[in-house]
Amino acid sequence: MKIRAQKLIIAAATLAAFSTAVVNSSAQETPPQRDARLAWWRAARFGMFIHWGPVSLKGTEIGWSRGAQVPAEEYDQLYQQFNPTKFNADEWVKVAKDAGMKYLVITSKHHDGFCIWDTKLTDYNIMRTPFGRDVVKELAAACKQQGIAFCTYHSICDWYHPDYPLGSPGGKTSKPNPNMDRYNAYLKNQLAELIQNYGPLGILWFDGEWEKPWTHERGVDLYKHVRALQPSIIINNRVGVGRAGMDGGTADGAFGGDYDTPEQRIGKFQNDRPWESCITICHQWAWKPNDTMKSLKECLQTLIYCAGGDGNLLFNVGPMPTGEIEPRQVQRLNEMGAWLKNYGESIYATRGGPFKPGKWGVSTHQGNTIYLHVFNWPAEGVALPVINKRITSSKALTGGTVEIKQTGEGISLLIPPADRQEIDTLIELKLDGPASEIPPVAVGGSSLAEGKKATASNVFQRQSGYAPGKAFDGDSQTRWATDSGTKQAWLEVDLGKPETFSRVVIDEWEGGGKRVQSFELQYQSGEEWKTLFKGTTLGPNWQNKFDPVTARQVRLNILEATEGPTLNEFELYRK
Ligand code: FHN
Repeated sequence: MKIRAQKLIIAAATLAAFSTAVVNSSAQETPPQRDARLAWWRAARFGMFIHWGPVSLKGTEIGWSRGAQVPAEEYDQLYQQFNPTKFNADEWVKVAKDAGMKYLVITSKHHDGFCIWDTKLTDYNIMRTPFGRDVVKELAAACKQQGIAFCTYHSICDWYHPDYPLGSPGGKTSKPNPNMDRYNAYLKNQLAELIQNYGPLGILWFDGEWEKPWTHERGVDLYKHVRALQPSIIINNRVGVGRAGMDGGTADGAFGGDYDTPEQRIGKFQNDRPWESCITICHQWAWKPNDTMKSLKECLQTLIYCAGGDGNLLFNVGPMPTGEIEPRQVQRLNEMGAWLKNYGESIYATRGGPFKPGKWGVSTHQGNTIYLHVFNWPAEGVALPVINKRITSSKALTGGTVEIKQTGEGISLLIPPADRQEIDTLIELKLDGPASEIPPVAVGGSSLAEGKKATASNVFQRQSGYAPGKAFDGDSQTRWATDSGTKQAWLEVDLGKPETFSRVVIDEWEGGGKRVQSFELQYQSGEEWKTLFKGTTLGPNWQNKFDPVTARQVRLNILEATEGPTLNEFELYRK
């Protein structure tokens, strides 16, 4: 496919001149100016991510299936058959809007190098398909018309482009005659096209920065280039090489653009640096027939957990090769929108906290109001820690009456079981002052085992990310996991001193289904392990009560499992 060179040299030259000027402008931005630039996006909290291209004809993963499930030669010819005649930008944007989303991010170019707009810099683009319409142009116009911020995802790595050093599958091969500097200019020129022809853009969502050819220097230069083209634009941390893996944070001291990007997980509570989790409504980013779709409960709680952690959710759909978003996905998004129509005040333009996310739920706040989003109700009600503001009134926005007591010990919260909601019991608290003046505080999981020393018979690929301690960190977003194929295992905790407990909660990772088939809970008495009780399956938030026991070492002995057992949390309670 012919890439046009001569224009590049001219453009590269002007850009170089242009970029020096830029150094100064972004450098001068003060933290308040930066906050003002990001304000609309932080208030928006919820956006639509769209992964789409000719690959949808195969139903395999965009970019990654090239040279893997789909031979590269075949993959690169798919655009010849790509004719999504049912594509209607107004309908897509309406789906986003009705879902309560405030911005939309479309893959202008993914790792496979295909460009979904009328670019003058390569013929490997949408105008050369039977479809022959500029998808970016139509989506940008529809977003403008419906008041949704239009944004583009753009891959830095390009396994198709001859000048980009690495190729498919997955960047694992090398190109014969690469020219990274020329590719870099191509990248910058295409971004100029997108911003100048379809801008202003809300966000430039970079990705594919993890491969060797990309450097810190190129990242800083690209950031300045894009901000020079459009000073108001927001750029994620995948512009540089500072991203710390799928957790999406930015390594200390590294250049991280404007915000962090946890992927396929909910970010941790973080209110000193913006973040946005990108998560799929199904499993795959691009369309896949009969892909597993998340329940409404999981979809909504994912959004609410993000807001409670002081972050955004960029929720992904993969449209079909016909040009339609799958009807069941449209319906699910609509259901999310219905909830936000009623309770959006507790999400939009709020900040996370002051009560940090946990199994109990999350909180958000705005002005003198705190919104409590209760997901799980301990028998005795929710116990919240002391805060430096007085609650002047409370109301159950999802219905029923809330009984609330605020003492020097903390706040207790109770609602009759009949008024508890499956997805989110939403309670509004009015305070005698700004909630932002309350230091964020963890809601004591008050598990006797939280943060205690843990060991296990097996750890998934000996990875610290799946260490036994992950089941005792009070964070249901992390988990202890074992090697695939593990049929028996044990997980042990040392409470540090003899503790008396009579209730256990074991939260098996939902994503893996009920793997544990038979287990026993044991405690050490002298030299021997005594079995407290035997059980069969677990699942999310399994719990059991028993006569009080006093012990220091406690373990879950898994006698039989269908696949490597993995637990989010293992908790022990006095009562
Ligand atoms: O490889 C991509 C993947 O296809 C998808 O685009 C996600 C979205 O954030 N990012 C990369 C994986 O980290």
